[in-house]
Amino acid sequence: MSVNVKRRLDYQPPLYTITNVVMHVQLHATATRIKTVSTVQRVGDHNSPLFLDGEKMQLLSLAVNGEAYNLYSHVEGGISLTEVPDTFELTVETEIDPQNNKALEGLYLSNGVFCTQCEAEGFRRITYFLDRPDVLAKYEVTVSGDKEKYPTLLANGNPIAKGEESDGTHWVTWQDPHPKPCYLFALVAGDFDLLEDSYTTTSGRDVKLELYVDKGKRDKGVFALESLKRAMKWDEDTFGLEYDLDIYMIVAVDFFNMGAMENKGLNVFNSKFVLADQDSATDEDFFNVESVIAHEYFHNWTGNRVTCRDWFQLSLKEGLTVFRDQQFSADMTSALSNRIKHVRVMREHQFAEDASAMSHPIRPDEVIEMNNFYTVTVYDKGAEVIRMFHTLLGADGFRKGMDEYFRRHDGQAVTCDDFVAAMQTATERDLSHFAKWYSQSGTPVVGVSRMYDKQKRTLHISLSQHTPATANQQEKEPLYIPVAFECIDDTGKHYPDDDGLIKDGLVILDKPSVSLMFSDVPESCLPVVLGNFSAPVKVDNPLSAKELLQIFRFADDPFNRWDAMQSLYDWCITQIELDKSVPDSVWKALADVIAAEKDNHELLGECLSIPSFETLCQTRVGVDVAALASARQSFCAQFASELQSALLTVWNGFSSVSYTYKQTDVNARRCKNVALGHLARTADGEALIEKQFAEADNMTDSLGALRAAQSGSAEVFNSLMTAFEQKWNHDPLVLDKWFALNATTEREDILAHITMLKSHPQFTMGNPNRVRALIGSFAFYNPVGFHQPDGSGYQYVTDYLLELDQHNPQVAARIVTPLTQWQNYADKHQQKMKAQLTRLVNHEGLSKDVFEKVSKSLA
Ligand code: 0A1
Ligand code: ZN
Repeated sequence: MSVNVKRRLDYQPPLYTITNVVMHVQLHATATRIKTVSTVQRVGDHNSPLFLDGEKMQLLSLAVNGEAYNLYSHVEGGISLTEVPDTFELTVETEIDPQNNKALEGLYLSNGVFCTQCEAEGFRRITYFLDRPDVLAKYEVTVSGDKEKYPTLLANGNPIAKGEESDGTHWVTWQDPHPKPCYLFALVAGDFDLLEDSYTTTSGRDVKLELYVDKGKRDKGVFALESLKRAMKWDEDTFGLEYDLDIYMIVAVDFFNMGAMENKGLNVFNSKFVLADQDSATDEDFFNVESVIAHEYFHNWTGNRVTCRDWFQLSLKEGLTVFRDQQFSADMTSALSNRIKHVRVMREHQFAEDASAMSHPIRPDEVIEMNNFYTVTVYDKGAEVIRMFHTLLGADGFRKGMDEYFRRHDGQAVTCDDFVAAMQTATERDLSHFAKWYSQSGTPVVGVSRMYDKQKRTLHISLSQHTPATANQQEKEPLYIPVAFECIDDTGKHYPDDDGLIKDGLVILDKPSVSLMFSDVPESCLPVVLGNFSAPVKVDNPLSAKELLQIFRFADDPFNRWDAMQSLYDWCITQIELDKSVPDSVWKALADVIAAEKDNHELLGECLSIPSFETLCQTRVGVDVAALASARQSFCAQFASELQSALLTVWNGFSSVSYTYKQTDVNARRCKNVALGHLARTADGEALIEKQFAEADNMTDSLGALRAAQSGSAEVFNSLMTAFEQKWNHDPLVLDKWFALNATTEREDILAHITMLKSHPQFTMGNPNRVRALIGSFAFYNPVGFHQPDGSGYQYVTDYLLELDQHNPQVAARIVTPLTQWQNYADKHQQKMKAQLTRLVNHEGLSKDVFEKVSKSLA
């Protein structure tokens, strides 16, 4: 396969630019016509041809300054025009087939709704254009279509004219006053229910808020609209950023490759992140709706007003916007549970990515298919890097830096270096060493060692760092790592170090190692590091079970307390793997923990959660899946039996008031459901699960019961699943939860079971949500089923991906991820995983999306 690798350092500014675009889009299911009039300008003094990106469409006509133009040729990926004037009007007419666009990039028609997805490179499937983020133009777009089928016609900006024709069509013209790159272009047409609201900004601009949802789903949009207003207010209060148009529209669609898209003034959302009510959405769904709504809204400044110069800079907008949405969510809900959520994503997914052949820095250097770089590294590790700026500069310093960033770059397409420079100037800090986080990939390991001198009563602690080589980079340099640090004895007393290297609770580890001395301290003193997960690193701090419990009791930082429990569980599971038993003292201590924290539902809920299989993989090498899964299982079983009465008290502790989505109730429900998950493994489990399922007045508790039932008897699980399916058969978003539960259940005949589910009337390969729920959940979250010793799980997923890839390469490339992360598993798994990867890479007609990931993983 011939592939075109793009490199960050090859960036060239555009040879031509486009300043103005006037488009007419005549919608038709299979033959939509687009007439685009662009004002093109040569940049600089050169005679190079004008290359326009274009794919998968028919070129109907081309004119320069109104005259038909034939000095052009079709070249790979577009057309090339020679001898064009310095400034001119280019008219391009194209035709496309939205109904048969199953890749869901560009303009597509699904469920009777026309919608666009142009990031990263979808606009080139609509018209021939300079499809790159550093070409910013003003757009005026007229959309016309059948009035009955598509009563709503939307595009970016403000509506300025509309009309009707005698043939049953109507049209609306939209004008967006803000210059934008074409990846922020959007168009939607369909028949929706509309929720309307308004918001007045601090400086007095009245903004119309419009939320479009499928007919009959109006009530499920209320929470999203309220979330939007909270996000608008928060961004004004926190960053002084106001909205800049008179109208803000959000459309929920059922067919969408990702979560949502921040198109200027017209966000398009996967309906999963808009629709929510107490019956059909869990607490987690409500949380996600609010956070995705905020994320897209925050992009209006971090992404749209200041955009990326090229796609290698993606983390400029994504890392920063994820950090902003995380801060918002923490303020709206609670800091601790949010932080734990982020860390779980890092440990379960980002660390795995960074240890695989797809490892890349948050600002990648080489890309084949840009869509493959919307990754946990660019997004979540990117957000961790922004968070470290915040930690190092403080909230005020960070705000100063942001103000400077907007002062310098509003209206521009810039780089990550520009962001760092603004932060640096505004705060007068030298951030050059810190900036290595942008270019170095891999997960650093921070080692902690201690030496206590009994005679002198001194403690010497050494912090060291080491980043293992990654597939893309052999040599690693020391990074600038802020390590939150506490030194605690067994009475809870905290100690400062002799030399004052701990400042504001942080030690800066900016060399291979740093030493700390503590004088006149007791032997029980412990180093407690990485409070609040102060850097995206792994920690190697050998601590005994007793010491971990000491940290749990006395650390100031609640994240450290939670993390100590996670390490304790990890330690216990290791004992089981080594055929040793978990000491009684641990069970006794755990019972004390539950008793002591019984009213702190937030912490208790998190502390009762056993690390996931995926997280455990990251603290081990050469994982034998069945062995690790069974060690984890037997720890969970023992946990339930040893702590049964304490867990029962927790489950009973939350008196069932009627449902509200408020934080105290969310915490209590979580606690209760985690407890039920454990109790499912005891003799009383069945009765409790059935009771909770029968009495639940909300989806969180129904699903909590089902999840618990997954680890209890198959009979109860199956009967509750049947009842659930009958109740929710009409609602695909709810059914996705049911598909996912099916796919993650451990059963002998799991592959046959999935095959049966593929022919469920609600399942379709064309809808990414269904595919992710069934096939994605299986590949990512059913370790025992996916990693079957005979390789049949790998083969099953591969067969499916080969078919899916023909329609939707983007989604196929995402689901192939677990297969590409073979490095962490035992040799017997590796061989069989690689056999399927080889099958994929040799497949004729494989998309470049899947090819990039698979070929890298085999290299
Ligand atoms: N920018 C969006 C995510 C997004 C990216 C790519 C897409 O299609 C390839 C769609 C959406 C966000 O961060 O929310
Ligand atoms: Zn984003």
